[in-house]
Amino acid sequence: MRLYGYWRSSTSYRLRIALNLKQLAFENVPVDLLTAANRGADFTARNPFGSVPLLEAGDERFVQSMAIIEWLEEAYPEMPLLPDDVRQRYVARELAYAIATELHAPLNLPVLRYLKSEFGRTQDEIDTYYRHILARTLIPVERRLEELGTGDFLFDKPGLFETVLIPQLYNARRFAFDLSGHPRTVRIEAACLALPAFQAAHPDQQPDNPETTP
Ligand SMILES: N[C@@H](CCC(=O)N[C@@H](CS)C(=O)NCC(=O)O)C(=O)O
Repeated sequence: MRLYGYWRSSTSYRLRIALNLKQLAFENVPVDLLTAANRGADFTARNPFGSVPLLEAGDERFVQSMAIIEWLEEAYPEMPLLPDDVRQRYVARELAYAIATELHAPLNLPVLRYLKSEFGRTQDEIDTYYRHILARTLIPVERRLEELGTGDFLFDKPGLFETVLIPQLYNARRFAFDLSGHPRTVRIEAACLALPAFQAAHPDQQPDNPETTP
């Protein structure tokens, strides 16, 4: 498989985690979002949405990270990301999709750029907006984790929820979001970051990261 992604893209990070947890080997193909390589004709011919990640498996192409993860789960049922129990599967999806749709989507790079270029917002205002959107979803997620009485993971091992959560916490820390009121979320983050599947997927480990690559 070939994964077209960008080191700091949270949806690429999400998919790297999913592939690692499922022990599926892949080749990384960096797409530079800063130079808008994702909007060039070469890339949009492969993915009309112009976004990463894009996964190629044999002759087939897959786009939209949540749909890709759901496809992987069905095509490669070994090492499942969803629990067996139907109620637990629902909970994992409830929390994962809350983060993917209500938290990640309004914080995508083109949205932030648009706030600056079209509305003249300052970086401070954009950072405030970013933290506001994070709080809107991370606070109820923490409350749900409390209700569920979670420990190191949502259920017995990391799966769909952790796959989607961890990249957004990486962003939350970049934007100085205060996680002190989120002990259950932070416990899950620490347990995940101790695992090789998450470590190998981390932005710092990616070959196109200019901050860590000589
Ligand atoms: N719904 C899409 C969102 C993908 C997405 O937002 N990708 C971002 C990086 S995290 C991207 O490519 N941004 C650049 C752009 O859209 O121009 C998915 O889950 O795959």
